[in-house]
Amino acid sequence: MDLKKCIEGKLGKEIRLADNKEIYYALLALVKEMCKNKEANGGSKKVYYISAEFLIGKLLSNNLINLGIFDEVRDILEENDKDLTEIEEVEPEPSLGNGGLGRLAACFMDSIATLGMNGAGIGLNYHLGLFKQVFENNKQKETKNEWIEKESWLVNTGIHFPVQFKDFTMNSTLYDIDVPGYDSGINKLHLFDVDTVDESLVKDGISFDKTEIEKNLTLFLYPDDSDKEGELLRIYQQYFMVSNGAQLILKEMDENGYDVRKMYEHVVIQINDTHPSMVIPELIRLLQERDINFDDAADIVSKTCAYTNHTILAEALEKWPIDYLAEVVPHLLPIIKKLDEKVKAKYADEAVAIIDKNNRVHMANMDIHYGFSVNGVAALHTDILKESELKAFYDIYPDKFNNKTNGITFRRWLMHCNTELSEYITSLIGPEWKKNADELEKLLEYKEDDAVLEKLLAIKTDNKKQLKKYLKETQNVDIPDDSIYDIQVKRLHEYKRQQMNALYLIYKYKEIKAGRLPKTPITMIFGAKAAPAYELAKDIIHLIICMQQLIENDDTVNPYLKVVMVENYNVTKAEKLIPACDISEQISLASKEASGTGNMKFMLNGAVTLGTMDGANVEIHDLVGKDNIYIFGKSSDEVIDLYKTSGYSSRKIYDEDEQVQELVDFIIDKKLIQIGDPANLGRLYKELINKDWFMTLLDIKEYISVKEQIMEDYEDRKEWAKKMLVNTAKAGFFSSDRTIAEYNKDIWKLN
Ligand code: 26Q
Repeated sequence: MDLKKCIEGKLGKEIRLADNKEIYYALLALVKEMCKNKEANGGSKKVYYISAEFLIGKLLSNNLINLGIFDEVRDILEENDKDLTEIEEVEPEPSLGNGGLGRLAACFMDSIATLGMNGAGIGLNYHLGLFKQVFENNKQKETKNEWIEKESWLVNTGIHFPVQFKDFTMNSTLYDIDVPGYDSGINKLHLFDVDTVDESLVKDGISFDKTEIEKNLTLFLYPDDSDKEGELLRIYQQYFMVSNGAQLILKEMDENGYDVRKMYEHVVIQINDTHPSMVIPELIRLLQERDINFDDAADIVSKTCAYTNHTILAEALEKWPIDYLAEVVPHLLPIIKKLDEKVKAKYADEAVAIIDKNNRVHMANMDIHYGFSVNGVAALHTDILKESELKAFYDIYPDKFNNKTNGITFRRWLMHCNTELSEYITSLIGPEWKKNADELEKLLEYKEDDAVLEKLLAIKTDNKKQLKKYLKETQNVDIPDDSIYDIQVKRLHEYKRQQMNALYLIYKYKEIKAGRLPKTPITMIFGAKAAPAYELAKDIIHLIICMQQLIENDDTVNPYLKVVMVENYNVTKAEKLIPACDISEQISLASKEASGTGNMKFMLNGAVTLGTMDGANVEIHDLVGKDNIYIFGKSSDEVIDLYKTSGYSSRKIYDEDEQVQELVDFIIDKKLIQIGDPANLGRLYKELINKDWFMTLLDIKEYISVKEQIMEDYEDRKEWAKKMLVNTAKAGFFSSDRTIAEYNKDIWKLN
């Protein structure tokens, strides 16, 4: 195929004469056409990964890589004075997810297709997705994020299903996005939508009338919300997703001539957290409509569905009041009640009931009883599920429980985002690592090779220069490329403890003020969206931006310390930040971060982790060894014990430790109050002293001392480069290809 001719054919003119926008749309059309002509992955059993979120990121470059034409396209464009990186800027980023769970689903789509598995994603096509974050008066403001253009990756399939709610029925329209595997066949991401969505419903910021279901059903990826209307909308969305998904699955079964009584021989449904859990009663309902009795239907569905748990935070475990379900999907209630009765007939323990004493439906409990597999997402997380959070279930169903440590796709998180490192690795060990990530271990042979170590440092510097340029262009901030890049990017949540990093910032600021200067300047980069209703998370963002300003305007400090709060952190920004990072901040309170996946992306790109023994950090530690990671903080056992015994008092630490007191007090120092909002800073200050539910003050001193050590160790460039090399070399385990192969071997059993 003559690619240049194809592109120019789509353009209707020479590449040289086209602008970046025109080239983007030509490439979009070309990729869609190539996907259409490629073979679909097949097989007699199919996995449906059903998820409320698919945080897929921009698709152009990734699809070019997976179709094997990235280099050629880049070269053709270059020969015609065009730059693919600039063309990428034209593409809007779909905002179909919040964070970790949604990004994981996207990595899994890539790996399922790459491994040639018969699989599809099922989700919703949110028109405005997750909000766009802008900073105004040093605070987060939410605005709408329009990402769907006339020409996009979405393909209208013309497939529709009716979905029945209490008082009305809504018709869906199915849009597909092609998922080409790397050097493999094509799968589909199925996104359901409604034609009646009305974007003009959105008023100021992201507020809209939550009761107009026909106009708002797929308008937003609904953020955590505590009001009743918001929760009802969430239930509408969830049921719409699962009912469509179930109807699609049955339609495909029929088309293949499969017997629905043997569904589990042809279908496995992976339920991504509890957001799609209603697929269980919905499928039972649809099987009953096909004259299968309740017990048989429940049995068939139980052999088909598998559940993944992504969190142990109590507030994230969905429990819907039964009255809410009655308002939206009354036809599921008799089924849910029968499922609950069967459970109650066998088990007296309240902890395992589906419907509790307060008439709330515990979605996870339904999944565990009526699914055949329950998995956590990192070794420690699964152990905590078995030993404490879901212990009552583990006692009943020990065989259902299994661990699947998360992974990331190396196509996006190395080959695409860090082409220089990727190409250098290939020049050292050959290209096999792209298909078999364990091959990266071959890099260890170069651990004592000075030329290799120097090259790794040089690539890191190049990436820092690129990030510096990007931040100058997008946010008009200047950061020195010869400083240490210390990065914490992830959703904002108290358990992730951005506030602890902010206290370090205060510590460093004070040190510099006192004349104790760092040997190498430090650039601290943050990126985080806070849920719109999460006040304290917003206060923490406010504190960080205020610190950024304070330092920026202080010429005695800013030559040594810079702070950047990156606006609207998303997949695209992650791809620019991660390759430039020296220190990867993974500092959650032990036991709270189920896995983390950013930690894996940073490691792969040669950053050194500064973290607690939490989530997948534990496995990173075990792989790289203690010399190549910096660990601090109380263990998960100690933390769990503190919760059990109510043994933690931040007030006590604050009162007894002068250094901690000084740091916390600075939050309401007049220097900061002058810049910021006393109400926000005051609330955060009080919270840290009086509650501090995620135990910031417990670990702060050890955090500071280990962070000082990591800065010190950075000075020995050669030893540091060895750590970088080991981190990349040992990252193979975290390829999502490995994760997906394990899902298949233990759970899906596709043939
Ligand atoms: C629930 C009810 C109502 C509204 C929203 C929600 C809701 C939405 C999103 C609850 C949870 C989420 C997202 C959870 C999540 O992203 N968990 C992360 O999953 C990653 C992939 O397994 C892990 O790496 C992270 O540790 C985990 O925090």
